[in-house]
Amino acid sequence: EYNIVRPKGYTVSYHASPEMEKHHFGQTHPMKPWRLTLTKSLVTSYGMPFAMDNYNTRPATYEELKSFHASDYLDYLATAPPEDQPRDIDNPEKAGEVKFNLGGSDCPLFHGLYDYCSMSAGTSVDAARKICNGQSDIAIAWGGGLHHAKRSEASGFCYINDIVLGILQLLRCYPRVLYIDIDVHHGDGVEEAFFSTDRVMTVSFHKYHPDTFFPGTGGLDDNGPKSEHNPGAHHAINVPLNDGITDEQYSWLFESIIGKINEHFRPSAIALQCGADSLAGDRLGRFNLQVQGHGACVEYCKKLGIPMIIFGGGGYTPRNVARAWAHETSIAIGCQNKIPEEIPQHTPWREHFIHDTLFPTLEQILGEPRANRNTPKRLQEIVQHVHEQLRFVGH
Ligand code: TV1
Ligand code: CA
Ligand code: ZN
Repeated sequence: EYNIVRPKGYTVSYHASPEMEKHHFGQTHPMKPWRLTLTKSLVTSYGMPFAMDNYNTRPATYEELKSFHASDYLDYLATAPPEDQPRDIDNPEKAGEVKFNLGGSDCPLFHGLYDYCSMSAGTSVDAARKICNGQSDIAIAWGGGLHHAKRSEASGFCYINDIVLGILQLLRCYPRVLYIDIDVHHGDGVEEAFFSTDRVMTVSFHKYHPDTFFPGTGGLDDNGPKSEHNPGAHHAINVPLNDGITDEQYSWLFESIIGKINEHFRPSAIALQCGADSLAGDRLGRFNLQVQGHGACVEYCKKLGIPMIIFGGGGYTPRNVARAWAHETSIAIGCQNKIPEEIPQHTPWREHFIHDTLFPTLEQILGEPRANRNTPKRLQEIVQHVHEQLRFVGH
């Protein structure tokens, strides 16, 4: 009814696993897989599925997970009992044991954990395969983007690093992959996985404070191995930010930095993590970004005309996550100017949106905007530092 048609000359694919969305981390845990259902509901009520190839993806196989993760970690992930089962009372030494960082409050052992993880990874691996074999130009995997997971360790709500699995897949057919991460947290797991290669450049924009904000890494001078003999040197870029950054400042930073990286590194594919916890009003985030500014990053990447996977990630106020990811789906399709701002009347769970627009104002979201602690001078310094790093890259 909104006349949403397939884009001419390119294909967008949407990869999701509806079973994944039914899992629960626990009552008070910030990560709510149900936000993916709310996103799909908005995408569908705008008629966007007509313009995309829609895939219900399969879970990733054990062999696929093993392309990055260690088998002892995967085996424990597959077999560890859910936490609400009674612990072994005959063996008090084992009662509070945490292995591989599994079972703490950030990374609980919940029912169906292994299924949830392999489904999230399946969406990202399938998205990467569609890009590789040329069946898709932009592949969307909102269920992925879990950037903190390590080879043998869960971290920050992430168990399987689906992004690393997706990039490994892309590296089979593309010489260079650019990873961009706009989640409010540092993309430490992806950075670490590709630390020693010059075939992947990682760029993360995030709130940075070494003592008070997770994970505490990703300072301006963290640019990869310090040895010039290591090919990975200068191939990690970090953009550490303070509370309250606005759309205007963020877009300027993003375009100055990604534009320059594109010239020097000349990526053959892009992996873009779109964590929505960088939006204003997020339960864990600290920025003043609006749906428009967050989406402008996706639009800028799309205009580079390079095959791209778009991942989800963080995002802890579900109505804002759904707005941003629905808007970004429309940008991928190229129908962002055809869909009305008003949330369609027939949208399931429409009452969750409170304000009935895709683009609520900062005042609607927050009442009082958060103080902006990013000075123009500091942002200039960051861009300057990144440009200096890039003198060592490419050509
Ligand atoms: C259970 C219940 C867990 C309530 C966790 C916020 C909770 C947090 C909870 C929380 C919370 C974090 C740390 C401290 C490390 C710990 C998907 C020394 C209200 C990609 C992960 C953030 C972000 C982890 C993930 C962080 C992503 N913040 N309430 N936990 N320990 N963990 O600070 O990047 O978005 O907060
Ligand atoms: Ca980030
Ligand atoms: Zn995050």
